Amino acid sequence: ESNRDVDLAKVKSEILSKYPTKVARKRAKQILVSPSGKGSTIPEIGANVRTVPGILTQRGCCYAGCKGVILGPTRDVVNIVHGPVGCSFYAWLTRRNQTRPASKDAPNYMTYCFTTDMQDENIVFGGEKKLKQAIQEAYDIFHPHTISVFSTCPVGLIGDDIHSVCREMKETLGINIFGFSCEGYKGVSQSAGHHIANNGIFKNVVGLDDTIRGGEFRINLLGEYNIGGDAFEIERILDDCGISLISTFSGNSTMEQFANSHTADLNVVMCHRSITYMAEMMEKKYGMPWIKINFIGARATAQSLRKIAQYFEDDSLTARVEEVIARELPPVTEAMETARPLCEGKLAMLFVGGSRAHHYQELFNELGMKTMAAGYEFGHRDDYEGRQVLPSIKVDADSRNIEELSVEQDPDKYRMRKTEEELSATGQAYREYDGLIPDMKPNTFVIDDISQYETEKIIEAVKPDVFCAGIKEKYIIQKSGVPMKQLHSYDYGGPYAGFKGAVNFYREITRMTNSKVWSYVKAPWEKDPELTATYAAG
Ligand code: CFN
Ligand code: HCA
Repeated sequence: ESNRDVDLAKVKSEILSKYPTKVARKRAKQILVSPSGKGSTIPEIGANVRTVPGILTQRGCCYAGCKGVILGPTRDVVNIVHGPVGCSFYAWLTRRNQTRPASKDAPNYMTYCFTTDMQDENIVFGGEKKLKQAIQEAYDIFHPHTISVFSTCPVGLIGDDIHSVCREMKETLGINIFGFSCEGYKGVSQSAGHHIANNGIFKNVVGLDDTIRGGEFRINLLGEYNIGGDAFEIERILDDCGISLISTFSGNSTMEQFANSHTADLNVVMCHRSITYMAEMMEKKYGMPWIKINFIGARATAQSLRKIAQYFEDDSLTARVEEVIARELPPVTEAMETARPLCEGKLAMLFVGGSRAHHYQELFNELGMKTMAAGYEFGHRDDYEGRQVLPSIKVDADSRNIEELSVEQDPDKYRMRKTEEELSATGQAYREYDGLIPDMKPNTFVIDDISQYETEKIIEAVKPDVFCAGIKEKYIIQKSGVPMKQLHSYDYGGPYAGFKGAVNFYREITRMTNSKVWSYVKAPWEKDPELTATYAAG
């Protein structure tokens, strides 16, 4: 009973008519109908703006973006949350990133929950002493080589100076200790936290070590967080291609890898929203070029591998990449062909953080399904409308002076991107232009920071065959009789990245969209009112 021909403009105006005028005006800018930008002007969207108080948003906070998202998947750092215990409990293993320590004895603190457990007394008289004590205690028990501290809302309000405490304890204990002022209320969403986290890791960790070697083609993978084991599949593929992964920010990662990341030849960026800051800073300071890739979807994975090989301009690498693609693709294509007749023509909706609502459309396209509505919780305008990035050109690693290199110093010698003229002269195939809106099909919705009310209304109007979002949305959606897939945690499934991940995803979506169980969501007496009378009589 899904309805792809529904009049979305009408649905939009019905939704807006229920809001107060000022709210309606604001939301109108964040809800676009048929925004397809292919070949036409890409419409502007309202994004990265404050949620109207009182509206039920999907969003999280700055602290979630910093501590949970960027630092969460790193196993050898003790992350102490300075604040009331609830904030720490909230971020305790709630994100489904996995890890594989190099050995049984290698440190893994990800399963722990460290907090200063602030009390009223600390709010009134200050919590710096307690923080110092917590750092000391963590050091005495675990002997980590790195400790980081995260401020939650009350810390910012009372003005504890976590950075001076960190500096002092770093001096006293002789290990790396640094803090993040990522109070939850900062900015309008998780996004501010990503930026704060990137700056902190860049300043305090990147460049500290150069002992990880690797082979001839050395990359960092940026914006991959090992949800449901995605990183393990990507690591497998890169390894088969002979590409060395120096670090991943931050799936299945260690501080040691971050410390070595400046020695790689190339940064490849997957989640553009959370981590492009890091790529840009490394390009400026270390002369390391970056390109965009995407390992969600079989076609996208193959394309991304080719793009990496193209960057290195090496025949043996190109041959090896082609070999891997030729070996990996047939079973994926076979699974796709089995799934397609069962999924073709069905409708999907995707509302996730900042890049998955776009990247996962690849997998739905491969199944022949149409994405009727999509949007980000906290994407910025460039994530929606696309940004132009000129291609990176190869830089001779030996000519890079890690200490002194700066783009501003000698732009000609250390230029990492082709200019517009060079690009048109070579007729080069790709100019990176990546955004959600240009990829949407006609008669679809793009909605930024969708609310609970809007979710219910568009489900009612379109009746999608599957809805992808997070844990807060899950049960309301299922109660409306629509299958729901969590794209943050994959529920209990995954991996979905790479080749094997694509196969997992096809199977899962086939199973979910073909299950009969959803037809039983309506109680028998709702469909057949005479039953009420029968039961009442009995
Ligand atoms: S793993 Fe990433 S892919 S990092 Fe980001 S924008 Fe979140 S935690 Mo949830 S699943 Fe989501 Fe993206 Fe990048 Fe994850 S779509 S909301 S902050 N996200
Ligand atoms: C976060 C993390 C989150 C939440 C997921 C959800 C994640 O933003 O705080 O709402 O289900 O992926 O774990 O995005």
